[in-house]
Amino acid sequence: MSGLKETLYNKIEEWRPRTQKLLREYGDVVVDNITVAQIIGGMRGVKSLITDISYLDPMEGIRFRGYTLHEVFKQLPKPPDSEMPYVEGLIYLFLTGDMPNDEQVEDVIDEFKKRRTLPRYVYEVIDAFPCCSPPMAMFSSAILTLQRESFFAKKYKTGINKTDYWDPTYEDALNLLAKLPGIAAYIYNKVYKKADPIDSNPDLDMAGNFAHMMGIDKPYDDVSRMHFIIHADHESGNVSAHTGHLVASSLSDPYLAISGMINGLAGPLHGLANQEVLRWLQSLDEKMGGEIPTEDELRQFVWDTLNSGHVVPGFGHAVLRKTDPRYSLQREFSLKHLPNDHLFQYVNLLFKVVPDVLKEQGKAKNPWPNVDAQSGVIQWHYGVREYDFYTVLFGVGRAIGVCANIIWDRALGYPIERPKSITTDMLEKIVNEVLVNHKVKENS
Ligand code: CMX
Repeated sequence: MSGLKETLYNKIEEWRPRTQKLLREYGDVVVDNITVAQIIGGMRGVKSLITDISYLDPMEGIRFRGYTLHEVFKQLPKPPDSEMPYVEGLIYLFLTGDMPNDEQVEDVIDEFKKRRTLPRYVYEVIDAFPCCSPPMAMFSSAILTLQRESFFAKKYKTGINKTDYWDPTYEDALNLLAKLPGIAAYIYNKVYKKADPIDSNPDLDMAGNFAHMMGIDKPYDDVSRMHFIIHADHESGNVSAHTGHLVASSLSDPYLAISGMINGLAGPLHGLANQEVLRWLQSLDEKMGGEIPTEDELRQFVWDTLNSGHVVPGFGHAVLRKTDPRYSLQREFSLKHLPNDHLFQYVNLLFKVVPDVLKEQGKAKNPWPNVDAQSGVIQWHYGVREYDFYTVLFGVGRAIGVCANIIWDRALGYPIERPKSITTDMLEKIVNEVLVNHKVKENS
C-alpha cells in the first residue's frame, strides 16, 4: 500500500465514528430552513451538503482543508527553481487533510507516473470525433471511454463490502486523474495544432509533464501548476462538484461521475465563463482597433453588454461577496510576469470599471471579479490562444477536488442523493396556508 493510501485508510477509520455519531444521535437536529425563493432559485444558500475538502466563505473565499489559498501556495512543496507547488501535493492535502512533506509528495508523484499511460482506444475515440466538435465534448467522451477500466465497477459486480467501497474508488480516481493531462494535451495538439502528440516525459511531475506535452516552455509548467491548483475545488454546491457528487452517489464509478462533472462545467455560467471573458475582450479589442479603451469607453461597452441582455463574464458569484482570492492570486502572478500584456491591461481596467457599473445596475449581488476574469488572459499570454480549450484546463483541475470528495463519500458511506420536489400548486398552497395562519395570529 502506498504512503498516501495507508494514511488515507487511517484517516477514514478515525473519521467514520464522527459521521456515524452525528447520524445516530443527532439526526433530527434542524440545520436550516428553506424559503420559496430558494426552492425556485436554485437552492441558493441552503445548507444541505457536507464536505471536508474545502469550505467557501462568502467574504474570505475558498479554504482547502482549512488553509487559505495563499497558505496552500506557500506551504506545499515545490519543484526546484519553481514558484508554484506540485499539484500532487494538493492531492495529498485533499485526501488526508495533512500538509505533505517533500517525501510524501514524491511518493504521490511516483504513483501518478505509474498510472499515466493512456490506452490506445482513447486516442482512437478522440480521433473519431467529427470536425469542429467542442473540446469539452471530446474530453467528457474520452473519460467515459475509460470507464471499462473501472475497478469499482468490477468489484461491485463480484461483491464487495460497503466499508471497502472507497478502496477501488481510490484506485479509479488516481488512475483517472493521472491520465487527464495526457487526454487534454492530446485534444489540444490534435484539434488546434494538427500535430502529432508529444510523448509524456517520465521525469516530470503532473503539471510539468502537461506543459511538456502541450509543447510550451517554462514558466508554463508553473502556470499549469497554479491553474490546476486554484481550480481544484470550491466546496460542493457548484455545478461541476455537485454533478460529480450526485452521479457518484448512485454508486456510479469515478469515470462516469467525472464525465458528468465535465458536462456541467461546460456551461457558460460556470466553467465556460473563462473563455467567454476572452471572446468578449476580443470583440472589444476589435472594436477599438487594438487601442486600450479609456475608462469611459470601457464603461459604455460594459453597459452595452448588459443592455443587450448578456452577463458580464468573469464577474459575480453565487456565494462569494468580495473579490475571488483565485482572481487575486492570478493577478499577483500577472503583475509579476506579464504586467505589460495587452489583455492584462484590459483586465486591470475592467477591475476598475465593472464593479461600479454592476452596482449601479443593482442586480448582481456580487459585483466583484471571479476566477474566470483572469485565467484566460494568462493562458493567452503563454500562447494558448484557442480559448475553446480553456474549460478543458479548468476540468483537469476541478476533477482533483471532485475525485477527493467521491473517495471520501464512499469512505463515509454517504447515500444516494434524493431531494424532494413539489409542484407549483403545492407551493402556492403552502404559501396560502402560511398567509392564513399569519392572519389568524394577527386577529387573535
Ligand atoms: N453580469 C450581469 N448580470 C449579473 C452578473 C454579471 N456578471 N452576475 C449576476 N448578474 C445578475 C444575474 O443574472 C441575476 O439577474 P436576473 O435577476 O435578471 O436573473 C441577478 O444579477 C442576480 O444574480 P446573483 O444572485 O447575483 O447571481 P447568481 O447566483 O444568480 O449567479 C453567476 C451567479 C456566477 C452565474 C452570475 O454572477 C453570472 O452570470 N456571472 C457571469 C458569468 C461568470 O463569470 N460565471 C463564472 C462563475 C465562476 C464559476 O463558477 O466558474
